[in-house]
Amino acid sequence: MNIGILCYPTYGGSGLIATELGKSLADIGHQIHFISYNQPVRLDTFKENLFFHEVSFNNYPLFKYAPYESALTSKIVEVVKVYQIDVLHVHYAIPHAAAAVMAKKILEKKNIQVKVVTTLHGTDITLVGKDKSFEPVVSYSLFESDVVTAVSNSLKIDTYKNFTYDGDIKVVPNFIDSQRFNRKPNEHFRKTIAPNNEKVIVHTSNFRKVKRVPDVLQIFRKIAKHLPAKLLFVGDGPERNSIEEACLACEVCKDVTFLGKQDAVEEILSIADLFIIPSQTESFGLAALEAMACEVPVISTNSGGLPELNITGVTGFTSDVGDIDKMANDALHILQDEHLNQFKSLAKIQSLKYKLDTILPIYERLYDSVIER
Ligand code: GMT
Repeated sequence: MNIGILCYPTYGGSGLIATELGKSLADIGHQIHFISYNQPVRLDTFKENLFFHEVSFNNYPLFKYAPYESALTSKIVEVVKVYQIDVLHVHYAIPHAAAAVMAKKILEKKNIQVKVVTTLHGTDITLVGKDKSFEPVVSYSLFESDVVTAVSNSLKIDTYKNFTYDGDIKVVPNFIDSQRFNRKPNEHFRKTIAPNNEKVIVHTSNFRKVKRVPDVLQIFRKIAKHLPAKLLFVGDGPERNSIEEACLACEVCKDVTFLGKQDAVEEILSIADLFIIPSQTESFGLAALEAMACEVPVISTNSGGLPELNITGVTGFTSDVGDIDKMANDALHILQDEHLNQFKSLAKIQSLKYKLDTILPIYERLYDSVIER
């Protein structure tokens, strides 16, 4: 099949999922065309059947807001025509779904058929998309898509709650490359971070408000009162500076390290004993899945799709948003030597449900089914 993939090119989970999916589809022989405003960060290999088309346009002084959606639509029309794209797989509804639907309508006028598969990822539904400045456009784009998927059951329910769309939504969860996300012991690295065999706790995110990163620091302070531990923050984003400042002002400062954006997250997760993800809302929690695949138990909230992934009492624990006392107590329970290994191995087992080899054929069958219609 000739497949167009629309996504954000950044470190966010939707862009990573879209890129890994496209690369894997190319590996099994499909022709893949990424369309975005930059080359996606994980699109780092050359393959003769893997293409990237950059959306760019000349700005004009009249425009207070650059009309990206129009430029994106025109680029989609061009790529579909030139490369005979069968299906467009759109990741994150805003503005990708509307642009794909508009391109489909333009192409219909030229007797060119292209199908649209829209995958909802999270804040396109739970935060940004439901705002009245976007809701009618998102609802219409869902109606006009040939297939709509969501990354968790919770996101599917939120979509019906927040939008007028009442068509089918298929749940296709995030996935993991289990070759890459595997615990690879590195004693040298572990000793550098935790020279006295302290427990290693990790948080990775894009440091947006929705991630509630200050809660991670508060939970860690409570844990550190009871056992020697180190905290690694991985990633970057708008909240990072204020958390670094808060950290400087507290007693655990010497035990906390900010590593910034990292490509080889699996190496950091491989020395971790616990992962904390205290998000306000999280449709799936790809970062938690990556941790579990590296045998790291998870302390998370029970919001969104997190309880579908993190089974409380088994792979970690879930708590109400903001309940940092419970999260710290649960963390201390997991970190007891007599419990830790069992949580680690059950986290790994749970992660195996989300292997790329399982999810890839589901998407392939979806594309097949829309093309045949
Ligand atoms: O919604 C976001 O904050 C961004 C989005 C992204 O582009 O990274 O993340 C969402 O999609 C991921 C991949 O499907 C999910 O694993 C994340 O849970 C989800 N984030 C939220 O719901 C906050």
